[in-house]
Amino acid sequence: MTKFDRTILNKYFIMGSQNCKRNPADILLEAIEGGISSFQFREKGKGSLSGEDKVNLGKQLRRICKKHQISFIINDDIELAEVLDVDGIHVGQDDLPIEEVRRRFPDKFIGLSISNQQELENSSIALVDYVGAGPIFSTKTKKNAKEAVGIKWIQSIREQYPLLPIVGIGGIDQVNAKFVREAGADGVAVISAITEAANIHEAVKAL
Ligand code: 3NM
Repeated sequence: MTKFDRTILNKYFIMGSQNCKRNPADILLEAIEGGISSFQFREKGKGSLSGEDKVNLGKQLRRICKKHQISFIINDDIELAEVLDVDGIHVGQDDLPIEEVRRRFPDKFIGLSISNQQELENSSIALVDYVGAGPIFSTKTKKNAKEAVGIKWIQSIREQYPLLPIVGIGGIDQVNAKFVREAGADGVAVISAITEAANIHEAVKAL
């Protein structure tokens, strides 16, 4: 496993075209200018692109991140991970098992979503570079999201794994982000707090 720089979790922006009311490339650029520390391409759910359209958008967003030296993480799509030569891959509990992802990508960083103690105990945490803990607060963005778990879930993971890089996700905004960090997270992962902001520069700065 390559050395993982946990500071990239600080302001972790997630987006797919389905989250955007205007050009995704413009939104990503503004978010980078505002100071995000990493980007996850998550083209998933109602209204998302597939096939060639997804690949083309992925290439465009990948180019922007490379130019600005922002880590590019792909959600779930192993084939596209290869095509786009991503920095990292994020998988959920229902995606490809982490053992298989690590086997295929020994040198990329890997993130795993963990929502409860059972998932934590059943996952090979030693194989991942960071975990996404959530949903911390209730979210309108992910339709099939689980029940909100609160910041106590971050405290619990932190107690069990003092050194594990953790990013909180789900319903995080400019007001509650500080509670997520105070609970022990290395950073916050957000969609709507950025994509739906009237001023993206200010929204990122305030996170
Ligand atoms: N995953 P917003 S919650 C993509 O709990 C995603 O694993 C979640 O969107 C999880 O910042 C979520 O707009 C949606 O609430 C996050």
